[in-house]
Amino acid sequence: MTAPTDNLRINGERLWDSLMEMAKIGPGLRGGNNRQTLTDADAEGRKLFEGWCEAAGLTMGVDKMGTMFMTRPGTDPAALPVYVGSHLDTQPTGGKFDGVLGVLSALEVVRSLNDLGIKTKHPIVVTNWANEEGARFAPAMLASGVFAGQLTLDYAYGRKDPEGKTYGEELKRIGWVGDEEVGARKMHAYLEYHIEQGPILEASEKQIGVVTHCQGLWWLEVTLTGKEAHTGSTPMAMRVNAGLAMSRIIEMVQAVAMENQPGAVGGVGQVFFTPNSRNVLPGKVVFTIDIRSPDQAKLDGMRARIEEEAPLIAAELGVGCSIEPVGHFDPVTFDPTLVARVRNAAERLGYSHMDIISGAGHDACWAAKVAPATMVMCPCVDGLSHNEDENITPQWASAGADVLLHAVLETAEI
Ligand code: HGY
Ligand code: MN
Ligand code: MN
Ligand code: MN
Repeated sequence: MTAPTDNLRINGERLWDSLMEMAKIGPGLRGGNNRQTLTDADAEGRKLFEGWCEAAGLTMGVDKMGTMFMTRPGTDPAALPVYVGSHLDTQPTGGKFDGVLGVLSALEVVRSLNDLGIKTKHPIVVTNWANEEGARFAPAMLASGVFAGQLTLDYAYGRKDPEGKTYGEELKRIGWVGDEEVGARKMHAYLEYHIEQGPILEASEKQIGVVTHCQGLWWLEVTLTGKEAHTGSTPMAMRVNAGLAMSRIIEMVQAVAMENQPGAVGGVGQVFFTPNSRNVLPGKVVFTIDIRSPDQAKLDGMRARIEEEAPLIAAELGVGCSIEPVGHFDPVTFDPTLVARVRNAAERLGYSHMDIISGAGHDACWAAKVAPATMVMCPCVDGLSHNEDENITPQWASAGADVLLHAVLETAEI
């Protein structure tokens, strides 16, 4: 397959306008977005995206997890489709570009092919994966995990948000339960364009990240059982202090991650105290540890260390401790042929580029289990993401979408 002509570019202005339009849905308090999975804002964003896809001549399919598949036919109906996508759901204090850039750039690739009158042999399917963030319903990449056969539909439907609502109930409530079996679709290839969400590309002054790998992840949910008591009248020696145990375990997680440098991270983002009253020592503390590394041995070693040490730390304070893994994938190696296609496209288009390992997890990590997959990345300002100040430039957005256009064209074949 010869590379497509170099002068093909997407319409950067149209892409940026679409990003700004989508950003109006589920506005955050500080200029970002709060469009969490299966909320009314998510439903509104889905409708806007559906309308744009319809206007671009795409036909919609939805699976039982609520993932949206928008198909542009190919000239060879027997050819498996090339899937191109990401996610429209956001963190509660998310940015305007995490996930959304990939979905709307995939749509922009189709819009540009329509403008250019280019037909591809393989169909192209623009994809909006449900529940990538795992903020409301853990784990992250839930729908793509079911699609790749790593998690069951029943497990996913039963996942609960902090208010006890289940994924299945909420998907039904917003009216997005599709009729397709999850994972019935077969992919020729999968490509995803995403902001880096870290500082490397900006610091290296590179426009394009050629993503060769993605680091692996464990989410470990820790439940500590203390004794509810008065924070004023209970002598220190009498306390069964689950909050103190949690703080010591978090310190230990930090130490374990630092001992595994370079290339490991560990931290805690979510904590629940029960009864969560200012003058009651918590009877129960639940928190999620997030550890990651591109190195399989380091990743599994960190998990083993934490699972061994956390109960000992808790026991010193008389606190009970149980740990449940609620999210995991091993380090991912993306498809070398597709990776080379992305690198060559960046080169041909004259964009500065570097190979990079993705620090964040993506739906591509599960797609890679069932098809050749890879990613394209663009820098983000100050390496910031999962923060309402997340920002990119229109130039960065367009450069990555141009590379995506060329990589998709070579894969879908003209
Ligand atoms: O957690 C992640 O890496 C992604 O943002 N869901
Ligand atoms: Mn994302
Ligand atoms: Mn994210
Ligand atoms: Mn594993």
